[in-house]
Amino acid sequence: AADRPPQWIRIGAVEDPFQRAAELQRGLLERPAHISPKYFYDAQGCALYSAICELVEYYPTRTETAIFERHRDAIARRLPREVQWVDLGCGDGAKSWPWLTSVQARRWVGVDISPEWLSISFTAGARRFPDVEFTGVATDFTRPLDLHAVLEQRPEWPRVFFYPGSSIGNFTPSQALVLLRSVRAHLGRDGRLLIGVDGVKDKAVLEAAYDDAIGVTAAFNRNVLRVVNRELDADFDPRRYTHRACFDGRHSRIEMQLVAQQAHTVHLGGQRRHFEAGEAIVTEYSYKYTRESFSALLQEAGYSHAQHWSDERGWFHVFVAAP
Ligand code: AVI
Repeated sequence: AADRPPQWIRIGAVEDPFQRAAELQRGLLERPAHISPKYFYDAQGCALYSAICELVEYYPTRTETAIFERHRDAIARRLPREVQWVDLGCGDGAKSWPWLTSVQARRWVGVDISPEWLSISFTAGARRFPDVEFTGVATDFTRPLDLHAVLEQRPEWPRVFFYPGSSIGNFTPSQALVLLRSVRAHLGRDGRLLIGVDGVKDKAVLEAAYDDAIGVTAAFNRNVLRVVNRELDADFDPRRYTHRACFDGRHSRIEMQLVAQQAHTVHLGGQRRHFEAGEAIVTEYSYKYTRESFSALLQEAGYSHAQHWSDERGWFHVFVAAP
């Protein structure tokens, strides 16, 4: 790869501030008010999310890592070799690195909404794997995913899409279906999807994971109001909001909210919005799946078959799905 310098590609209006501001404003003026979880991840939000992943209560990261470590060879046997490894929402990229060796990756394609994360992962990866070609794609994949042109630059290498961390859970099942279908359309005949999905479990365990004792998740949640203030020229006071995380068994999801402690009015990019005491802003859903419910979703998205791995408690699921 030494003769091919790392490339940067931007697809779509990743950073169109007007579009972002309009979307934020619309959500906050609706009833109930809502903010898309993608706004969590400014520099501060990314740092808080990294801290969440280390929390005693937040089991998903370490459970998934343990599954990967324990079953890496078996999982890798289900994947093609000499691949283009497409890391969706790559963050710092660290979860990818052991796999690049396992599948003799020829190319790493990191996809993330955050150019800051891309630059971190990209630099770290290119230093560590001098023989692998590195491509960073800045795009918002809550919008339709189109990586065809990027991947067709290397038609000889099969594709593995890697989507760990149960990030799929932050989409509603119907949005998840759209993304899974679109990934499938990128796989060609020999490609595979390697995905991590958080499982349904005891309500108390789930709620503790999203409302930890030292308040890191609460800080992560409240930080989104600072993002809104910056992007929308708004005047939320995060101290006026309480963090709430409840498991809704009917929808099989954690719902995170910010609850106004007193009635007050907020200025939102030229508009005013009154919040009653106790009124909630929905900031995130985190859907939880059983082995069966996620297998059914994969099937509905058109995947022909999938292998499954889990931990002893069955808390977290890893799938390799074939188109
Ligand atoms: C990124 N995502 C998978 C996390 C989750 O568990 O839904 C985000 C998160 N929200 C609160 N804690 C972690």
